[in-house]
Amino acid sequence: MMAGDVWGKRWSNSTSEIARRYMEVACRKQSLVCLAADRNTMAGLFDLIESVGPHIAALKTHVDLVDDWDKDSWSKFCSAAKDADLLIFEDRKFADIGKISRNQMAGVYDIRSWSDLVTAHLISGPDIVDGLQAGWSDVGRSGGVLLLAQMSSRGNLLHPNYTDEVVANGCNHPGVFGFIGNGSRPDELAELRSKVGGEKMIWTPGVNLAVGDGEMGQRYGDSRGAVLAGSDCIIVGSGIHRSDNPEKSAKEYADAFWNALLERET
Ligand code: 5BU
Repeated sequence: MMAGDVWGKRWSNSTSEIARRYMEVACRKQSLVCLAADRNTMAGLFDLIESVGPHIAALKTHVDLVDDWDKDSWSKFCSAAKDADLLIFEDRKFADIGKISRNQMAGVYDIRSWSDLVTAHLISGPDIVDGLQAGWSDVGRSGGVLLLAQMSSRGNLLHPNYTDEVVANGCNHPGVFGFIGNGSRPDELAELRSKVGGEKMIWTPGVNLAVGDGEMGQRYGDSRGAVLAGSDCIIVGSGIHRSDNPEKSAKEYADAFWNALLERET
């Protein structure tokens, strides 16, 4: 299936090389699943990628929650992700001023050297996006920033006016790959999509085939609803990595979202 046929406007309007890469990977895998690989051992992470790699399009990491992290194992893990045709997305939620964010892309974890995408809050102002882009440039790479326009957790402080400002700022910045929207509330998401327009990506956590409340204030919504409301990628964590059969679950999520995308008027 050709990316242009499936993605419609999102494909034809996109000027981002990484966004196009994602749309192509999603077509090859017939999957809009980004796995939130929230396991805290390297062995657990390797197992996960081996069993679910074929059914997911991107891999979301929290590099700082791994108990036995070391540079060498992490670099092997990233190679395994690349071999599995996955974009690597570090959900670091950067929030500092531009120059510090640039330096935080380096440091022990050296996120700039292996991530294709990172998340950032826009609370400190738009220079954070330039800082993160400079981080990738410092090692001769490029990447995309996902700005947090909404969150999935209850009681979060990203109120509608804040969301609007994030969108207005981010839509015009070539370094912004897209936005994080709240996958648990399709109505909020549809509103976000109408503000974002057809070009930028919206990726959504807070989705689980078991809809309802998750742990510690996480909220879960229905996957089909999120895709129809305009989400381009569904971030699923425990629905897959805590399942008795992660491979089977990943395939179920992949099929559900893919069919919803084919149904959607892009
Ligand atoms: P879950 O197990 O599917 O609930 O995992 C959700 C993941 O998405 C987890 O890694 C969070 O850090 C991440 N997340 C989220 O849940 N909600 C948000 O608004 C953002 C990220 Br941004």
